[in-house]
Amino acid sequence: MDDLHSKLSCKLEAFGQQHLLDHWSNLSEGEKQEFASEIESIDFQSIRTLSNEADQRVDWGGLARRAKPPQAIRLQEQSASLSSARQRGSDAIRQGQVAMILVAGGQGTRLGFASPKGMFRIGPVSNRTLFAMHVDSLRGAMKKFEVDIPLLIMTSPATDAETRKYFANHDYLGMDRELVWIFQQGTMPAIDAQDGRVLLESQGHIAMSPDGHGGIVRALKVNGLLDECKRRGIEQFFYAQVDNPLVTACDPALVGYHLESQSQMTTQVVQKRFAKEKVGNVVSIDGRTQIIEYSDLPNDIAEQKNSDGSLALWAGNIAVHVIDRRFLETASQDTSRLPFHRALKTVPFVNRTGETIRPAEPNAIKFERFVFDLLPQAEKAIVVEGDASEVFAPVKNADGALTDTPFHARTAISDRFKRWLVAAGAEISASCLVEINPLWAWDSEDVKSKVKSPVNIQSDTYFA
Ligand code: UD2
Repeated sequence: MDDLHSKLSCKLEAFGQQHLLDHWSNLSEGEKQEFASEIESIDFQSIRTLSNEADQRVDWGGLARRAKPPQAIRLQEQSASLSSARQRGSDAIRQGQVAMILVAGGQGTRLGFASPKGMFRIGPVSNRTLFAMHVDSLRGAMKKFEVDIPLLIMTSPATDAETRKYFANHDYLGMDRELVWIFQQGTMPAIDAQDGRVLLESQGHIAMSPDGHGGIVRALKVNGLLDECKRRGIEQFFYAQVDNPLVTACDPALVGYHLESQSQMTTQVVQKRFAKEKVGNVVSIDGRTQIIEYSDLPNDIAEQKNSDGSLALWAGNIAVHVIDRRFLETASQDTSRLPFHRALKTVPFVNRTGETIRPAEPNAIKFERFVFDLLPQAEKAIVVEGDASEVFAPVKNADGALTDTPFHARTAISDRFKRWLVAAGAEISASCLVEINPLWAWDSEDVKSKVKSPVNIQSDTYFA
């Protein structure tokens, strides 16, 4: 066998991963070079550590028993503070201190949509894509606050090429292309759940998957974006997921509460609809804000009620955060402080005879970092409640599922705009859908200033 094979074999044998070279002789010279650099890029020591950590899994039950509801700025107490928070946030945005992060690296498998989820059409009347809904909201903020706001879009190898092509083919959705920074997150190999062996996606490629939205910390650093943002005077990031079309880009009130509290990471939450809702549970444990994912929260703890019948652990994580750049800078110095979570998944692989196996049952472990694991590292992390009907309508599942489908999201989008229009004096037929482009009116106050005379809406209408 050639020198390269011997060098790789020696390295892999030390970690019990020499099976990766089973099909070496079938590879062309170019494929061998490509495969060799892939193998060199993997830290097999950390994979071995992660694989052995199975028995040191977090004692979520123990953590959950110590969990208390978070200290939060609840909706009912915001009336007195909202205007000052909104003013403080507006000032920071106007001064160019805030940039927007959109995480869009996930593979929308549950939705059954083959392209990147941001390209999914969701506008109830406009049929705009999720990307367009977010960009229009950001452009609305740029217009309102008369400032350029950079949009940082994190992709993964699964979504990067199509996302770049989509933006290039759609003139960056009206954004100045210098303000749209698309960058890739890192990847991690998938391993066999039984024996910890790294899986082959093909005879000359390792089965890699995105390293979780927590990969944002390392990705911002290695792509030089923390330095670029520092140079531009960006101090806060407004972070959101591409799958939530109700996000108000750079929500000034949330930014304001973050600044007034001198918080390093601020999380917007909603009252959970039911105990096991598929959202993270924002809790306080030993005085630190933390998130226990729905899948890790024991049922009896999730079902705990207050005397008035409401859920004790009420705060659902909607993955909308305001994060200090300096805090991310510190976190990026040692990304190992952000733990990897293990997810049992079904991953096709090539076996020792070169055959591709498509398991019917979960067979592999994927490793993902979660951005919300930054919370307990923050000296100060505040929690602000939002009204779910105004801020949260995630597109997760294909139509027909009970929750979080495109139908649910389109209805929530239209219902929100109907409330804004009715508050401005409009009459709207219950059967029709309405939609407002943020460049026409950015929030409910703008709608009031737009709707002068009584308006009677009898058919689907898109205000743009
Ligand atoms: C996430 C949260 C959950 C709740 C919910 C709200 C986790 C583990 N759970 O649930 O607590 O906030 O969202 O909708 O986050 N992404 C990447 N790179 C990755 C993985 C994900 O960019 O490697 C993006 C993905 O494009 C999506 C978002 O992160 O925009 C959420 O990913 P998900 O759909 O896997 O998270 P989900 O729905 O399990």
